[in-house]
Amino acid sequence: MQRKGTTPTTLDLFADAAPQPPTTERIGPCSVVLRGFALPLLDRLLPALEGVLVRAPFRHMTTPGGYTMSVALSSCGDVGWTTDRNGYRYASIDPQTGKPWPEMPAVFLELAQRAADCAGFADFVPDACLINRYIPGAKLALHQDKDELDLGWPVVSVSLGIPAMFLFGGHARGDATQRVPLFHGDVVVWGGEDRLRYHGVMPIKQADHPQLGEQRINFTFRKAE
Ligand code: MD6
Ligand code: FE
Repeated sequence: MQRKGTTPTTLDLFADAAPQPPTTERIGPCSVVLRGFALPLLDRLLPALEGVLVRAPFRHMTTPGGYTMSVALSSCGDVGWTTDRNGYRYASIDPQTGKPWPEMPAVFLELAQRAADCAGFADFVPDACLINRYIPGAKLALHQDKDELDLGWPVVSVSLGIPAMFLFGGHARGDATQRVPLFHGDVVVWGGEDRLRYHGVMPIKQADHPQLGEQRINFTFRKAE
């Protein structure tokens, strides 16, 4: 409550806000942002990520339309997501190294399962983790994630490093989009009726993260096969 004749304090301004668990934001009927959810696992996540990247370095892939993606990609798990002039697909062999993709580190799996659980998707066992690296200026055009066999499973998306403005649209490419800022440690889980919604990432703004420098790393976990 604001006292008469006084300037409202921060406490006053938030006093009437609807009670909400402070770290969960709903962005769709079956989609949530879990703020800071990955932070407690960071000490294990970052070394595990480095281990994966030694064996499957980031690379810029070509889209079926012939464009080189501004986002650099890698993968780990039973299958990795790739794109080239022949189309998008999941494959068990990394086309760049000719070897299987690195195994999914236990801490990755743990994070994905815990986040999915929190969002109401029990027993999620992802077999693919796509790793995206954005440097300032990189962006991801609106798209649907639909290369997975069973769309009943959600996608779990982890953001690390500098912030991004995530665009969350509807079921048609031209539908209005909501803008969702994503920060270091945030995890987005979406599935159910939201699973095929269009989404993308706006061009990343110049920034520097104390641990990761001038980049944003995103993991997306899926059950592809
Ligand atoms: C990104 N993410 O945040 C790109 N897809 O860098 C995605 O394309 C995405 O975050 C499906 C579900 C969640 C996502
Ligand atoms: Fe996506």
